[in-house]
Amino acid sequence: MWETVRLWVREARHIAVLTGAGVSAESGVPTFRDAQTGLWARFNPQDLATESAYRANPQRVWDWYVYRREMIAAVSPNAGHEALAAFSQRHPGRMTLITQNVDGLHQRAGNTDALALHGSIAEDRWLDAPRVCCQVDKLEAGRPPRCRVCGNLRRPAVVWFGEHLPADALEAAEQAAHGCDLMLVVGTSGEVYPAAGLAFAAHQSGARVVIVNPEPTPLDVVAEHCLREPAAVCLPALLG
Ligand code: BV8
Repeated sequence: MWETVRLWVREARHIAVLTGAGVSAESGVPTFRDAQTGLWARFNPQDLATESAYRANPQRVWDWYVYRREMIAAVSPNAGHEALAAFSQRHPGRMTLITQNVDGLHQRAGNTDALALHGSIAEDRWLDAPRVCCQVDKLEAGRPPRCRVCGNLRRPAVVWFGEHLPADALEAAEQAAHGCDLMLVVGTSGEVYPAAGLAFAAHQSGARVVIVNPEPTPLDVVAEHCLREPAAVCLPALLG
């Protein structure tokens, strides 16, 4: 099966890659659905990653992001991230990398053009539309920081549940899904939309879909092959 998929990679005119938290697992970043540990064990990420949770308890949600940022700052891209970046550099224009991850590890590995559907955990933006007084260089420090004049809060520049994805990234991802002849779906539970829908779009457009995930997912139904391997092992073998 591996040889077949390697042949598909070699023959593909355009490859779309859709990644999720599983591609960062071997860097030591817990996946989104791994049981949260320690202080955060009693919270479901889905309940924290929403605007209403933030407005209800800004300090708790802000502290959760600070905790995740510190964890991500301490890890590095793994062989899976590096295999994707190396392939993109060897074959300019033949691969579109679409990621649900906010950890920035694809970008640190060299895929600076990754389509980050869910934003970036490393950046902040204003919670409410900024007024003239909302100046990033004049913040009142805090958990979270805020505008010292009007109290507007800073928030992580990620896409929360119930929020629209960045239109330009989503449109480019949809184009890649419809235009590719091979889609690799790597390390995602396939439960979050509209990102997960890209696998169906690729299949409906006639692309071959290959899943890289040790566990079954709802996207398996459109996969021609499911490689039950960790991404950091599988991707170097497929793309090397
Ligand atoms: C929206 C940022 C329009 C925050 C995240 C249909 C259409 C449209 C919307 C919906 C819809 N149905 C439902 C919705 C609403 C919702 C949704 O999808 N809910 C789900 C839970 C049912 N979607 C939204 O709200 C989206 N917005 O659609 O806007 C709109 C607006 C208003 C009203 C309606 C619609 C926004 C979704 C974005 C949410 N933000 N992240 C943050 O990170 O704090 S999503 C979050 O989940 C992460 O980004 C994560 O990447 C993502 C998906 O999870 P996965 O990446 O798949 O990770 P997971 O842990 O689940 O799985 C890991 C997998 O890896 C596992 O399968 C495991 O087996 C595997 N694995 C483990 N180790 C390895 C491995 N694989 C390979 N190698 C390994 N070593």
